[in-house]
Amino acid sequence: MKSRAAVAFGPGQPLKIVEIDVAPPKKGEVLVKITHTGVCHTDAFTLSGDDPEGVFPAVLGHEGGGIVVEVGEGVTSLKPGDHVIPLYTAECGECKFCKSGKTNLCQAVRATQGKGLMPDGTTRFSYEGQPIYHYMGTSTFSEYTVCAEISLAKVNPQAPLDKVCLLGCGVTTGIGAVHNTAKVKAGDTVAVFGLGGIGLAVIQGAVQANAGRIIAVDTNPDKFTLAKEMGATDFVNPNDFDKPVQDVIVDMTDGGVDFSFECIGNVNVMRAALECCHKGWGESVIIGVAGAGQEIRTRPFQLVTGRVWRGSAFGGVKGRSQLPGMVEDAMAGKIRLDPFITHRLPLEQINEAFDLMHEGKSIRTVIHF
Ligand code: NAD
Ligand code: AHE
Ligand code: ZN
Ligand code: ZN
Repeated sequence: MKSRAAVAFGPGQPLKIVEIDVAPPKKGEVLVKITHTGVCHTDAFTLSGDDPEGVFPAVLGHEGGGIVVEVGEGVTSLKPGDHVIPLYTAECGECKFCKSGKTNLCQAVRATQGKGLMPDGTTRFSYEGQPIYHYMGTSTFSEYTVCAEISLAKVNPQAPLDKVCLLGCGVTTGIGAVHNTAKVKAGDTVAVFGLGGIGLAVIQGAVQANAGRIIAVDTNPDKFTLAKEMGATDFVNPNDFDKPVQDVIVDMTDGGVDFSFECIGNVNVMRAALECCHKGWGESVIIGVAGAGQEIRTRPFQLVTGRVWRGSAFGGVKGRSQLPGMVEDAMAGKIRLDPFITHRLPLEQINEAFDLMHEGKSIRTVIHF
């Protein structure tokens, strides 16, 4: 079938809106009509060419919501008409990772997903007879996409897809990192580096956890308004000080924070986020994604003296079993989505969503088809 899609033909190039061909879903696959998708910084990261897994041409996008159109052979858990959120972290329930009870990082389709292919090693997308790659198992920048059954969370059909699509990445990642990865408790002091969609979701999670102080850090002071509205209590612009930001935070907090979160993808900030943690117990969670060749560094003494470095993908959330509940929480007002949606644009203007993000003017732009 034909589908309007924003195709990334090469690194650093604007997306091109074209009509691509989408082949029917094969065994274990599902054809989904995407109604809405957010634009996450990770899409911009891959488009930039910095992603070691980035392949072109590809249909990017991984923060969507849609409706099942057709299911392939053997698909039993979904049927046409079901409302779904595509998952870049699948949940098969059967692999070593799923069964471990220790991680959300299902590996059932991860290898082919990282190559821009469906689990059978081929692609369902093409343009003018040439193959187009998938992205993160989701490719939500296409009106119609094909996902593995295990890469789709079935959600309440009453849920507004133009909002809950943000649970496909940003909001779930931030909130989940607080509860599942860090396990923030009442009264804990938290520092959040980077106040985009991910950082604001971390703030929301910290508020849910009844954290004490929530220190919001960004080099763009325009981001403090929304951070305050979400519940941050302290605001730090590193550019306002002539000493490292970790020293500023250690001084503010009588020795450091209980938890910090890096929500930027900057390896220097990752170091600062670790080093602003309290000696003996402070834990830092890396959420930001850094480009090929980038490495983190600190003095080992930082870890010897009790600070802990962790990482979090999709907030540690198991998509098929836990995301439907988070959608219910959003419908019940326990998770706020509206503050994240600063812009709405049609697919044809998706490049403006990237511009707004790079200019620091948006939190999330929701694209409609
Ligand atoms: P964003 O661009 O909306 O927000 C980033 C924020 O960081 C901006 O407000 C920017 O002003 C701020 N910033 C930039 N440099 C800074 C610095 N040196 N010091 C302080 N603040 C600085 O991005 P986003 O969509 O919120 O994504 C944030 C990061 O999280 C990206 O790297 C993205 O790839 C990653 N991410 C990871 C996961 C995961 O599962 N681990 C999920 C989603 C996004
Ligand atoms: N492809 C990159 C890594 C990108 C990455 O870390 N992705 C995050 C999700 S970002 C969503 O906005 C993630 O879930 N990682 C775990 C995984 O299995 O990809 C690279 O460096 O190769
Ligand atoms: Zn994302
Ligand atoms: Zn699995």
